[in-house]
Amino acid sequence: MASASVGEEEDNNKLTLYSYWRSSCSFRVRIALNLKGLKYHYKPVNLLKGEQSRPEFLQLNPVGFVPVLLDGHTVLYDSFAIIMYLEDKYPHNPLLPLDITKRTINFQAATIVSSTIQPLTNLNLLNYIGEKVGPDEKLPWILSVFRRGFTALEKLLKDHTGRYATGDEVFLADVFLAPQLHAAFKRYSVNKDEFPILARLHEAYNEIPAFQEALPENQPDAVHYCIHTGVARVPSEYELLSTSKVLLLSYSFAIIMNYIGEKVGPDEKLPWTQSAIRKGFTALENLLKDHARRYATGDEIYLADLFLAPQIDAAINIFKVDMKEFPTLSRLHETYNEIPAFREALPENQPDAVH
Ligand SMILES: N[C@@H](CCC(=O)N[C@@H](CS)C(=O)NCC(=O)O)C(=O)O
Repeated sequence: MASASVGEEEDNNKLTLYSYWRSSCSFRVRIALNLKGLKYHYKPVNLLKGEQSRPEFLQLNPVGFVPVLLDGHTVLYDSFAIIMYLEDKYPHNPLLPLDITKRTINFQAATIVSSTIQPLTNLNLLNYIGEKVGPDEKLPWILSVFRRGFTALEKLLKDHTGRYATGDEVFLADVFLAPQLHAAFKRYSVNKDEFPILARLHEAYNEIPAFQEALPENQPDAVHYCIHTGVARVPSEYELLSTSKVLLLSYSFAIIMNYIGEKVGPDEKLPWTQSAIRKGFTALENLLKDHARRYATGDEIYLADLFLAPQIDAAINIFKVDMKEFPTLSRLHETYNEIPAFREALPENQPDAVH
């Protein structure tokens, strides 16, 4: 379904995906596009060369992450948001079941992958661990993250699976699971015997063309490693493509902070967290600047507000982030504090609060 856009006329009606072949978040979006039969241009962003941090890419996604999807002039980032957009705009081949329980299981599985597993194995965190703790510590960390997430997924899915995660049809959970299982079983050789349901799903996904076409090794920027020498073999079209221009809110902070405190030092926890929050808030300021009114996306309270309020509150009251650079978020924080539903939900107003 992907086509390289190099040398082709730009067509504003077509979708363009900024992707990195090995990125599991990009892989999710590739699967969703394929399942919906949507054609797209493929624009590689080489994460190992740091292309995600170049100014031209940060213009598209200030967080500095792939994937980014362009639909005409609409720029979208974050795989979950992109997939929900595709679901709303192109409702054929639905990714969500009508049954409310099945729907929830799909959201839960997708969230376990997208907030409990993937962010904890992201390149920038692995680089940090490699540098501050030691290069040999990266793999044990990744395997411990997979074990925690996969154990939860096995429990969640055990009464719901059919051929796929929540029955005999492919849904959102499968779109999120397939890339994570591929990384675990193919790249990191996680023991399949420990996770029988996930191992079976992994086999089932490998038989679906929409998933096969989205596989990392089938992307134009894939680098194929020679088994004997470990040296990368770069396909010629990759060289061509690489010369072309090419909600952070659910990070599992506590797990990472405990690890950093133990392995790097207790004094390193706060600076790491503040810098992660600042990176996310910079992106949020940018995202909301044309949309915020009284609340994040207008004069009514929506999902974004429910996710923003606790994060801004924690940034200010727990992590002591200097909010001068974030005027929109600071203003929203004041607004949220005036709403009884938000005030009553504040940490300090809970029965188990420690004063
Ligand atoms: N929540 C985001 C996460 C995106 C993300 O973490 N992307 C990774 C690749 S899977 C990335 O671009 N990492 C670059 C880096 O760590 O510098 C999403 O689902 O799109």
